[in-house]
Amino acid sequence: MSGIHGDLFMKTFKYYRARVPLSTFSAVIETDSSNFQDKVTRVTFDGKTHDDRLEILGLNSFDNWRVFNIKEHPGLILIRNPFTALGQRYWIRKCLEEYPRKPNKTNIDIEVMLEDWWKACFEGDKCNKKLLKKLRWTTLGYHHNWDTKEYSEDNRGAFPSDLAQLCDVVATYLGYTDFRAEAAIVNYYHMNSTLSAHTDHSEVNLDAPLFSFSFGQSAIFLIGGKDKTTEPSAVLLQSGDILVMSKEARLCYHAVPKILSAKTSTWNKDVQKIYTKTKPKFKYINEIEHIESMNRNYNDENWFLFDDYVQESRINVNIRQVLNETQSKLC
Ligand SMILES: O=C(O)CCC(=O)C(=O)O
Repeated sequence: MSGIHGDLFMKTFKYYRARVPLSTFSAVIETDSSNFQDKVTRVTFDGKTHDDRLEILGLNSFDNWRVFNIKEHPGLILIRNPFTALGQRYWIRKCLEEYPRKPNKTNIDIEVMLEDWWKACFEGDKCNKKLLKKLRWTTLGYHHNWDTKEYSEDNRGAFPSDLAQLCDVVATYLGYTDFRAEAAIVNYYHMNSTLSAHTDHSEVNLDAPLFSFSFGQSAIFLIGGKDKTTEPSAVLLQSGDILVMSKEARLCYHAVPKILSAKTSTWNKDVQKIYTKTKPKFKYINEIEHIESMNRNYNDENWFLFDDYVQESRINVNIRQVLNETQSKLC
């Protein structure tokens, strides 16, 4: 890094990563707080008022969503309160119990090929805490190759249909009617984890937005400019938030320097079952099975295992479209 501004991104990253008292986080944008009215704009979308899939995907009705633009970062959108408590539980459980299963890839594969990481953690009399903490990422759909930073056809798995539908609801609401969820990285953070500054540019399609879902503990998210000389803004991400990186923000440097304890466990607050009538409406989801698996998280005796995990960790699901609209595969 050269020039008079140097690596301002790194400087800010180090500031937040250091174990400084919480009072020094006063610049972290909390979109709901009146202290940040000069930094954020609350926006409403007039287009779509309802989507039949909301309830079964664990989402609140659109009029309960609070949508904000971060003024200094055009294209960066934060949606607060899109998920019901049961919905948060459903997606937390998917990220732990299902997504790390084979044939999906995880960071643990280089050490040992585990068919089912979650099950392996609970084999025997007590939980294997070391193994539980070892999972840092899992990839779905087109698997991101961390060395080459490229996607390829022979490194592609099925993309979970309910997760694709979840993205479609959010994308359509924001006016992106052609978005296709094709690759996901699920990140697992513990209280001392960080994610260093990077841009996401491996996708062929860099115009499609990137959708990022946060669950469990909170995080300070930094977003800067197209290089690291721009001083980044710090935004608080909390459980259930959806961050959308679109337009200019899509290719900006970003990072997670700090995980913070959540003020409340919103996934445990006012949890209610869903009772949607099972009139088949969706091509890709078996609704009866889906509703059962959603409601399992209401009072299932094993739910506490997932709760214990997110009481000490944060999960982030990051979803991208890889191909251009006219492509059905990579050339
Ligand atoms: O955890 C987050 O909020 C960001 C994750 C991220 O930037 C990534 O996976 O590329």
